[in-house]
Amino acid sequence: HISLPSYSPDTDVKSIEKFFVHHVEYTLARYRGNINQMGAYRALAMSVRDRLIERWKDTQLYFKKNGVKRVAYLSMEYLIGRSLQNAIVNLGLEENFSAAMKNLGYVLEDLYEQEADAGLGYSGLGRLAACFMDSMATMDYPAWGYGLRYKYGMFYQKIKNGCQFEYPDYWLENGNPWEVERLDIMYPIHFYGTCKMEMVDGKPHMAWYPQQKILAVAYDTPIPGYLTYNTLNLRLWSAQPSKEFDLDQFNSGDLYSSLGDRSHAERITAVLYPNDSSFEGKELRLKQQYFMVSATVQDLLRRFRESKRQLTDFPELVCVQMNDSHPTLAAIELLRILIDVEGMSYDESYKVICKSFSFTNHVVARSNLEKWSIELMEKVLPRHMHLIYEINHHFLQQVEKKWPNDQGKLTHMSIIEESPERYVRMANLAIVICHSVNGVTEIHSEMMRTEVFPDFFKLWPERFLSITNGVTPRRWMLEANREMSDLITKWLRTPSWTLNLDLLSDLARQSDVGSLQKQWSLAKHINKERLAGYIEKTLGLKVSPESLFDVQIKRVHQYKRQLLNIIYVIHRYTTIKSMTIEERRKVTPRVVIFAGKAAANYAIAKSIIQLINNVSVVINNDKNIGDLLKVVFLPNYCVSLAEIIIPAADLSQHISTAGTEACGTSAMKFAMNGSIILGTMDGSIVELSKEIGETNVFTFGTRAYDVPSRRSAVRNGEWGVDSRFEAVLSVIERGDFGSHDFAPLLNSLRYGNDYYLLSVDFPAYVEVQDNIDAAYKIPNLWNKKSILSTAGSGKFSSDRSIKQYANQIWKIKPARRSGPI
Ligand code: 26M
Repeated sequence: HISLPSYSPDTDVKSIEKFFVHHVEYTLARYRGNINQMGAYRALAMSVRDRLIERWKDTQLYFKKNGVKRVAYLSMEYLIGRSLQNAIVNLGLEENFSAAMKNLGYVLEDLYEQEADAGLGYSGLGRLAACFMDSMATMDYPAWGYGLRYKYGMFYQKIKNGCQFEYPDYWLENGNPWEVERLDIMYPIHFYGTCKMEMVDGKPHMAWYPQQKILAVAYDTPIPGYLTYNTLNLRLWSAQPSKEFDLDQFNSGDLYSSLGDRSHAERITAVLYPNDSSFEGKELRLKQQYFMVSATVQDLLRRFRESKRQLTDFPELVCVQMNDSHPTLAAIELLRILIDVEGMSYDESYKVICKSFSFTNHVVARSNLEKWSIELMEKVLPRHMHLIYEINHHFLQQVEKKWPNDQGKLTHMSIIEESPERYVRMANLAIVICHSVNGVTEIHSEMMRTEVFPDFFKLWPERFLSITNGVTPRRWMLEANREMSDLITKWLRTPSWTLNLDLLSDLARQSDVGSLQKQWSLAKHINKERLAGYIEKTLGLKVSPESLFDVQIKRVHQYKRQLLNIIYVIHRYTTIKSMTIEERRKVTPRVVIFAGKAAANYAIAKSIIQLINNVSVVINNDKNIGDLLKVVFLPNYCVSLAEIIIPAADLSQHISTAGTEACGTSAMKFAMNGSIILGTMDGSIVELSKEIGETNVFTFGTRAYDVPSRRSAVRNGEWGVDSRFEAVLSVIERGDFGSHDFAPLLNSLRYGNDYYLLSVDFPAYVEVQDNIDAAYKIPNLWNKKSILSTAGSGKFSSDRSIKQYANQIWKIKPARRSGPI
């Protein structure tokens, strides 16, 4: 199934023009001749949306009529990026739309650029949710996505004098044509208050008297599958004050304070917390999480009731996948409703949630596991806290039975952490109440079994699964890299690789063919020219597309070791400077490209950004170096920027300390786009190097199993530091890269503090960089590796991940609606 049957008469060029003009005149209320690029984008997006809405309504009806089992995907984040091109490509209509826009005097690609990114996520976990929605829709799975409609997404990053500044990202400024506000779908969400034991029908019954009530309003976004009529729904909740609440205030005559409460309620979905990986226990965040899951659970129950089946059958029709432990309260909320509202017994209710819920863990370091202070939880959600105690009580009895008199086991496994302060451990809670928990790569899942949750694994080995993440080849290849996609279709003699990415492996057979290699490197070159144009436009810096484009783009974090990269760049710079003219001729010219945001309160990460920028100023202005080395930091890394950078990369770096990155999904996107991988044996790189072939990727550094012993050697001053590494630290210290105070950064690498082992891995890193330079000099060899990177990346389609979730955890089947009614 590769071309879409033309069931809709509304998708030919003339109809597209007609609908576009209609929206200009009636939705925007403007004249045809008086429309700017933004207006044209909006009119176009509206006409695409109309096509999606038809399919989406039909799909929802089809699922309902057929009574199929469905999955609800719960995530606090969806890092979607732009939607216009995605929608048009998934409809299979890019040619028609391009022609229609041309007839009206517009360039389709220019209109794509008008759209603001929907950045409702920090990074990997949020982007994963977006890729999964695309795959679930494409493979016709009956699924819903649920999340929050933040008014402000991930902050906008500006760099001034090398320093990161954060600005609010008001992504809704020009409206959001992709959403439908559903004022008919609204649920009350309660907070605070007290619980009382009461007698109901002669039985004791816990009642919750909440103190605050806020409404959750649904905003629906259609998610089109690729070349299928099926269109899923992503339902994002937005907070609104409840009317009753307002009325009380009006009656007391205090109009203005009631307006104040209005904005107080809206604050719940105002901003995405600009933090990642390090957990922060803020009250507003807890309220956001509960707000999302309570609205979602109410919505699931409302729909389930339409089936007229008993609540004990809930797991036969609905399963819930939680993206990390953030939505775990969904299970507690369902338990509460079943017991307190529906009058079911605890045991029966508990069985229902256990059978329905499953959870994906994205955390590696135990210290990053989510935990909430009991004091806060008791204040905000007193009834839920009771239920958590009850769950823990039953659970600890099971532990006691399995390991009698083992206080250590009880202390480690308890859902409640007792000292030094009292916390609810959300991951423990999630493992206890779910029937399945999975890691996101093989190495990560193995660490979960042996290091993060070893006791839980001993108790319930069957609950622990491994499902390697994936990314959607539609956005990351077909849309972002047209040049290469066309080539692949030509050489595979079929376009169907976009739906069956395993077909890419056939490229391996042809990787030595001269004409393929030539066309392949030409495609790469075109993408590099486009990126060079973007760099010149944004930074005013000229870079040569003949150079090796060496890219590291991801959140800035110590464990991801951008610092190791820039230290090597400094080493490379000083080495080149000390060379004779003769020696310089042999140097491979490189453009080292960085992009990434640091959490606003993460001082060391911010000073890494500062250092990269300061180094770039010195090197890029050094006439003595010219094109041999350039350093670029592109501001405001986001999905749409990744779509420009990734197709243009010759080399991409994934160099986290082994055992610290759960997965790292960007490496998959780079490999698909023919970028060669430079990485450590961590997260996704372990599996990528197996698929692509060890000799075709460049790996280096301490292996995960050696990390603890090397760490202690470093801590005890027993590790001899490489003199080249130390030399770089001293030139930074000397002020060669600006007067900024880099002392805290340098101290994080010295005096036994080098927790992420930069100094330990540096010599191996230098060596592997030399091998890369040598390989780049032999185009046949390099192009072959590049083709093999793409050929070996078939496994990393999110279609494969989703099939595994569907078969192993959700037990759901595709339900394809073949066309309109
Ligand atoms: C939690 C509580 C309060 C505020 C924020 C958070 C929080 C939000 C996001 C914590 C962590 C968050 O994201 C973590 C994340 O993105 N993890 C990444 O997930 C990817 C997909 O599985 C993996 O590829 C990455 O290795 C992993 O770091």
